[in-house]
Amino acid sequence: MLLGPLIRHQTEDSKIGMDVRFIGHSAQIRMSLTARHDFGEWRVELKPDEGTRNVKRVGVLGASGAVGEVMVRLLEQRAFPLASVKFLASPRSAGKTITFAGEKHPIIAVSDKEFEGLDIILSSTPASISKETSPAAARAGAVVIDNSSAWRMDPTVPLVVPEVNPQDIDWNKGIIANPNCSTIQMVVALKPIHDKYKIKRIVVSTYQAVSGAGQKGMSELDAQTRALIAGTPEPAPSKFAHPIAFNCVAQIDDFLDSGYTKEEMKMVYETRKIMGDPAIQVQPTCIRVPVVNSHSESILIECERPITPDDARALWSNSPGVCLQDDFRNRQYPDPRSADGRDEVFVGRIRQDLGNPNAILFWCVSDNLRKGAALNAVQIAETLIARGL
Ligand code: 2RA
Repeated sequence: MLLGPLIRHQTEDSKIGMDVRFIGHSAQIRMSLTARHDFGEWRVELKPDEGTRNVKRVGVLGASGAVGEVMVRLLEQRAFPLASVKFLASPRSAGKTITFAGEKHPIIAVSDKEFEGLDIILSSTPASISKETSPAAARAGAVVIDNSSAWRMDPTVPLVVPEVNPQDIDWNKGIIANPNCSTIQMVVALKPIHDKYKIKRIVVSTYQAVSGAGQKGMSELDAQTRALIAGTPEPAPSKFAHPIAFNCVAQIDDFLDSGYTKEEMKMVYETRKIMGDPAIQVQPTCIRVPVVNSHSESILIECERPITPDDARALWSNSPGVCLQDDFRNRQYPDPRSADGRDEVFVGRIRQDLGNPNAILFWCVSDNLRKGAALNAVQIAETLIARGL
């Protein structure tokens, strides 16, 4: 409990009762405890302090996973307006604890009754779990911000990147989908260009970190790398189709009959939905690389009218969420190790297409666990609150 000092003391009609109010706060939480003495009986109520605007009771579902852990740290770091916070996970993780704002909190096994009384749920579960839990949480009155693929292409569910389509939050019916990591960083970079030059076609190749496959993906890279260096037997691939250490794997998620993977088609469909442009063409190739965290993308965009690298630089130097690192003479360009732990989408290596004045190429890097997942979800929640929803 984060109650602070007694700072106000009210006495109403002494014949009827007495209110004693304690107001406590930390960087994250500001609460009031009202104890009312009413005809010989004490009633105690703990609620967000009246002086605190629009604080929310937040649940983090999947709190012990790779993305869930980052969500928890972001709620701490960003002084999110919390009235309370509850950590939920599968029964397997229940009983463990999470340290939040200096205090240990239990991880509670998820069940429908645990959603009651929550305003916002940041959810990072497999899609099969989200199909059950997200509607149940919405029925209980919460807005679920779901990081799985379960709802992204549902036409009744907004798919949101706050720098691109914050207005879509307004028509949510209790579930808001968080896009796939490889899509999020790309659309943050594309939005200002699309608004001014109208992008017709995107050719993108991704270089995706193993953290996109969760803790098990990171452990697989670690174990295989150590074994190869030590000259001991290399653990067999399990999360990835082939060994990932000192290698690249040209498959993320399952193949479709077309020969594209599901990860690649997410980039096609999600980009169209977020940008609100069903005509935009996306040609993706998604590759897993032996990088621990932060996805990189090589992107070519073809616009309706001429665009130069300087035009793009002018827009990106002043675009929300974008950080320009583009000075090749001084070897300045983004890289995944430098982007690790950062919030921005980094853009550099901006070049003119060698044959097409309407097209440019660039290199785009972002922390896939932060902007590609947890941070985007927390920003959706912040935008929801800012829009008074
Ligand atoms: C990956 N895009 O990198 C996935 C995670 N959402 O595997």
